[in-house]
Amino acid sequence: MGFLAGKRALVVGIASHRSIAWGIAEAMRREGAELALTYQNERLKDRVDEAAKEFGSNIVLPCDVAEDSQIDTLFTELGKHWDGLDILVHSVGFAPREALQGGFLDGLTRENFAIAHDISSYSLAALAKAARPMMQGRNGAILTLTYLGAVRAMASYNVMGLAKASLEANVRFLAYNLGPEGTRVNAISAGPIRTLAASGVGNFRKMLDTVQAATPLRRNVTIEDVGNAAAFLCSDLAAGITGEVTYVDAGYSTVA
Ligand code: 0WD
Repeated sequence: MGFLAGKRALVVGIASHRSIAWGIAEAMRREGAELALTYQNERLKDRVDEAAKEFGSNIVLPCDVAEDSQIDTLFTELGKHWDGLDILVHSVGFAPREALQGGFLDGLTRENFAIAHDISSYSLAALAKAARPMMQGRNGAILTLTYLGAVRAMASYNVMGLAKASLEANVRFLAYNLGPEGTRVNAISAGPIRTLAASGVGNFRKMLDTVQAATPLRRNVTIEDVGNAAAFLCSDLAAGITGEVTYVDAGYSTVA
């Protein structure tokens, strides 16, 4: 029996079979969790349906996290299938492409800043708030995905770095708020992985090569690496861990 047997997990953020959320869903399923999946829009629905088939899930619901009404509807609909929720995975991030090219100030506008923070950070708290009634008192876990650009300045990541810094603070405040009712909140800071979202970051190929050459493990991480760590962090094996950012980056952040 897997270490997530009996757990019900909602995974938000599958956009393709390359998505980090795909790797997370796969690992959670393998460890015995029952899954519900969401898709951002009709364009992505087929791919999420494919994921649902692969992971034996019959709950596939729409949710664009930019829309309050869609977040509310998501949990109303989920409540028709499940009477409680143990795991919430938030694997969503976005900034307008022009903000991720060139220097930090080149693509910076008030609007790009607001969008990056809204989709990449606010949405975690919004989903946590909406999920709260279903998660209370179940020793549940919430997990999000962050990146090293939250704590280090670097080329191209630009306003996403600020949004990820906000996201990491969000994890600590949520953990503090929800801890008394038994819900843990953590983040995984993943090394670079080629996904749809990553294709928007300028010079991504160079980033992968630089990381591979410098990491202690001399390789980049995979969605399987991140998925396995995510399954652990959302399981009762990690019952003493909350408010943390765990690096799954082949050790890159530990070397100069
Ligand atoms: O190197 C990487 N790929 C890393 C990604 C390193 C470290 C962290 N991350 C983070 C990302 O910032 C993000 O928070 O991991 C998370 C997942 O990203 P991913 O797996 O790299 O990217 P992808 O497969 O594209 O999934 C992100 C998805 C979106 O895909 P697109 O390509 O359409 O932007 O986030 C979803 C969407 O499916 N998404 C939304 N979902 C609901 N509502 C929204 C939205 N408004 N916007 C984006």
